[in-house]
Formats: sequence, C-alpha cells, structure tokens
Amino acid sequence: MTDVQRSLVLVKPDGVRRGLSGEILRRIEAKGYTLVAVELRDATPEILAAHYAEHEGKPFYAPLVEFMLSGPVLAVVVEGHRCIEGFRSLAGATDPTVAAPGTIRGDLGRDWGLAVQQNLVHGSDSPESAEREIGIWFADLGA
Ligand code: RTP
Ligand code: MG
Repeated sequence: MTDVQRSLVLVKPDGVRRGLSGEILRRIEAKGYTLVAVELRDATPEILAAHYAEHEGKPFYAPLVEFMLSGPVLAVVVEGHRCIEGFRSLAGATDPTVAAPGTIRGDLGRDWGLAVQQNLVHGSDSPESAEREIGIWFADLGA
C-alpha cells in the first residue's frame, strides 16, 4: 500500500505555444491520475529563482529562466499513488531527441537548435520537491 502523492507538473512555454496543453493533460488523465489544480500563469523571475534554485550557477540556468519567461506556463497539480515517479515516466528523458517514443517528450518534442533544451514539461522529482514546488506555484494549496 502506498500513500497518495501530489506532483507539480508544468507545461512549459513551448508546450503552451504549440497548443499541446490539452494533449499533455489528456495523457495524465488517461494514465489515471487526477487533476487537482490547473492554471495558466505567467512565471516571474522570483517564482523561477525559487523553482530552479538547485540549478543556479549551471551553464543552462540563465537561458532556462529566459525560456520559462517567454510565454505562459500551465501549472498543474497531479494526484495519485506514485504519481511523482509515474509522471516522470510519462514525460520521458530530459533530452527530447533521445526520450523514448511513447513518452510526452519522445513523441512531441525535438531539438530546435536553441540555447536550452525545450522539452515541453516539468515534473517534480521527489516528494520533498513536490511539496516545495506546489508551495511555490499554488501557495493556497500546500502539498
Ligand atoms: P524538469 O526539472 O523540467 O522536469 O526536467 P528534468 O528534471 O528532466 O531536468 P533538470 O535536470 O531538472 O533540468 C531542468 C531543465 O533545464 C533544462 N536543461 N537544459 N544541458 C541543457 O541544455 C539543459 N539541461 C537541463 C531543461 O529544460 C530541463 O528540463
Ligand atoms: Mg528537474
């Protein structure tokens, strides 16, 4: 028996721009997870500094923040047993060129020759990250 988890999923600006929000939500629901909250938002430098604190100082950090500010994101709270691991599996590998077919990144993403990997989605990578990230994007929900 496992506990019900929540995960913070983002459809990044490339996914929203390409009109893939519905397809990505469809895959999450088809897997059997519940959508607890869905909101189209403009990220801010403050939100992204908190969200991506672990990546500060890495070479891709500045282009990543610039990309995440390039248009609205769809912020989603997903719920279900082992949904953190489950959504990471649905999303596929970080690099969409090599992400397995059948995954969101593998089916819908590619390399566009840009400064940072535009890979359509973010998903929390641990229960601790999920709690922290849900607090950042949905202050009213908690974890
Ligand atoms: P995410 O956090 O977005 O779910 O993705 P992830 O765990 O698979 O990747 P992570 O290592 O946390 O990196 C966060 C995001 O930064 C961009 N990135 N670009 N070498 C690169 O150009 C590079 N490395 C990472 C990607 O957008 C990645 O999702
Ligand atoms: Mg990550």
